[in-house]
Amino acid sequence: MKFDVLTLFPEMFEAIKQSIIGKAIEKNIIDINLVNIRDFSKDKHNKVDDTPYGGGAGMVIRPDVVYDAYNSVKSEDAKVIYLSPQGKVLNQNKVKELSKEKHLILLCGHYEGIDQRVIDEIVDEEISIGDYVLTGGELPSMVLIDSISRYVEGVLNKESIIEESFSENLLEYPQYTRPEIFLEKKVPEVLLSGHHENIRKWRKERSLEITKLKRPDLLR
Ligand code: 4F9
Repeated sequence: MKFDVLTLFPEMFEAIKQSIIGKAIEKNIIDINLVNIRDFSKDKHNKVDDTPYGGGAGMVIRPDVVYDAYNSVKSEDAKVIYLSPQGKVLNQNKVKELSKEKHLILLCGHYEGIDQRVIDEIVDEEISIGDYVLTGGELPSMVLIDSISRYVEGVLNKESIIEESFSENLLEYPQYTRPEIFLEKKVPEVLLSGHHENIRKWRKERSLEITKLKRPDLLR
C-alpha cells in the first residue's frame, strides 16, 4: 500500500513512523511518501497561501501549488482523500474498504483552507475523523494511515486479525497479566484455568456486557 501525503508540515509525520507502522515501513509492506506542498511554490519566498477573495481572516492555500504537488505523485489508480470536517465521519467499515486500495493520496489542509477549485478538481472523497476542528489535516491523515495499515497483509500478526474478526462491532474484553494479585485484586479465575472454550465464552460475554454498558449504539 502506497500513501502519498500532501502537507505543509511533513515533520509531523515522524510520529507515525514508530512501532508497528515503523516495522511495516521497514518491511516495505507500506510506503509513506511525504510531499511538502511548499516545494511547489511559484515564488522566491516559497509562499503557498494568499488572502481570501471577498475578505475575511486568515490565509487560503493557492490551488496551483496544490495541483502541482498532486501532479508530482498522481497515478492511474490513485484515490485522493481530503481530510476535512466537511467529510463523512470515518468508521471501521470505511477503514476496511479503503484498505483494499493500492494507492492513496492524502491532502492535508491548514490555515483557513484550500482554494475550492483544486479540491473540486482532484479530490475523490472527503473524510472527517470526528466533529471537532483541528489546526490541520495532518493528525487526521495519520489516523487514517494507522487504521488502514492494520488491514494490510503482513502488518499485524495473524492472531490479532482473527481476534478482531471474532469480536467485530464489539468493544474489547478486559485484559490481565502478572502479578496474579495486585492491590488485593485477583485475576478472574477462568483465565488461569487453561480451559480455552470457557475462556473464549467468558471473553465474548464481557465484550457484550461492556459494549451494552459503554457503547449501546454499537449494538443497534
Ligand atoms: C479534518 C478535523 C478531519 C476533523 C482539518 C481542521 C479536520 C480538520 N477531521 N480540522 N483542518
